[in-house]
This record gives sequence, structure tokens and C-alpha cells, in this order.
Amino acid sequence: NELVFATGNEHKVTELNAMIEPILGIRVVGLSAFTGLPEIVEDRDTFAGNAAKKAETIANHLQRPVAADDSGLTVAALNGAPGVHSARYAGERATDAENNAKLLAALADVPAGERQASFVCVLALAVPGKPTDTVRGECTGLIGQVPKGDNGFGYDPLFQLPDYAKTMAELVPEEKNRISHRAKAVKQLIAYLNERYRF
Ligand code: ITT
Repeated sequence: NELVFATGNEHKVTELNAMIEPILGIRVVGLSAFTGLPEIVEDRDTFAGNAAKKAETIANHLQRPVAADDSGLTVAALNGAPGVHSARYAGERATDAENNAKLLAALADVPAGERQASFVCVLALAVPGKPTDTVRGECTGLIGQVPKGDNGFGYDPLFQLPDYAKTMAELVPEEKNRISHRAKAVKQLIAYLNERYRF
């Protein structure tokens, strides 16, 4: 029993599998297991649009249900940037470290009290011949002045959680997977699947 997620990001696969497999008994599989897949063009300007596009592109090709995760960081002082461009904020092949450095530079003149940010995760489920549905999870925090912590990925070392006095990268995976934007979206996806497909 497997659910394909249209993602090349192994960090997402690990987190999604840790949250989904114990509850539904379904293993999450990323795209690294497949060859000859069509190119996915993430050209929509919303998380929901890109999540649907990723899931539909692969679902249509494989002719089976496929899910996708489109996620990112929105920073209020930057009018929502990096947003849907989070993965490639510092350039086409940017590393997480380069993206984090660009974010710190963009916020250099923004004081601590004005660094509100939000992680967003939209999950889409595409089933061939049916309309695609999406669910959304959000997690609020503040962007720090220096990266802290070695867990997680992406912007986690800069994302401070005031309630925990820690960054997302200082949480152990089990904690991140309880409170993150992705965890909130997964909870809704599981409720949706239980309702629709009665596992
Ligand atoms: P796929 O499109 O193949 O799934 P991607 O990494 O390109 O992989 P996105 O386009 O959804 O995925 O971009 C998500 C980016 O947002 C990701 O690369 C991180 O920089 C950031 N991000 C998303 N979730 C995050 C999380 O839980 N912690 C830290 N950063 C996250």
C-alpha cells in the first residue's frame, strides 16, 4: 500500500511518511523511485495552484492517484516573499544555506519585532478523472538574526517559534511533525482520505 507524492524533495518524503504511515498504514513514495516522468513546470502563483499542477501532471502520467506538497515561507515585511519561490529564492540551483543568507540580507534592516513569518503547506490529491482537492496548513513564527539548529531543512534554522523558544531546526523530528504547517495539512488530508475512501 503506497501513496505517490510528486516531489523530488526527500526531506518532504521523510516527514510525510513519518506522519502518514503509522496512521494509515500507507507508505509515502517520492519521485526518485520513477524514471521517464514528464517535466513538472511550477508556474502557478499560488501554493494550491502549484500543488495541484504537480499532483495532476504525475497522476495523469501514471494513471493513478498522486498527491503533492507545495510549501514555502511567507514573510510579512517582504510582502509575502519568498512565497511560492521559496525553493529557488537565491537562484535556480540555490542551496538551503544560500536561500537563508538571502533572507537574512533582505531582512537586515527589519527589527526583531517586525519579522513575522508563516510557513505554508498545501497538499493536493489528484485522482485521474476527478477534480483535484487541496488542504492547507500554516504555522506562524519569527525570522531570527542567525541560523540555529541542525534538524529539518530549508528555512527551519531561521524560523523561531516563540512558544518553544527554539527554531524549527532545534526541534526533534517528532516535535516538528506534531506542530508544523505540514503536520496541520497532513491532519486534514488524513481526515479527507478517511471520509472519502474509508480506510
Ligand atoms: P518539490 O517541488 O519537488 O516538492 P521543492 O523543495 O522544490 O520540492 P517547493 O517548490 O514546494 O518544493 O518549495 C518548498 C521550499 O519551501 C523548500 O525548498 C524550502 O526552502 C521551503 N520549505 C517548505 N517546507 C519547509 C519546512 O518544513 N521547513 C523549512 N523550509 C521549508
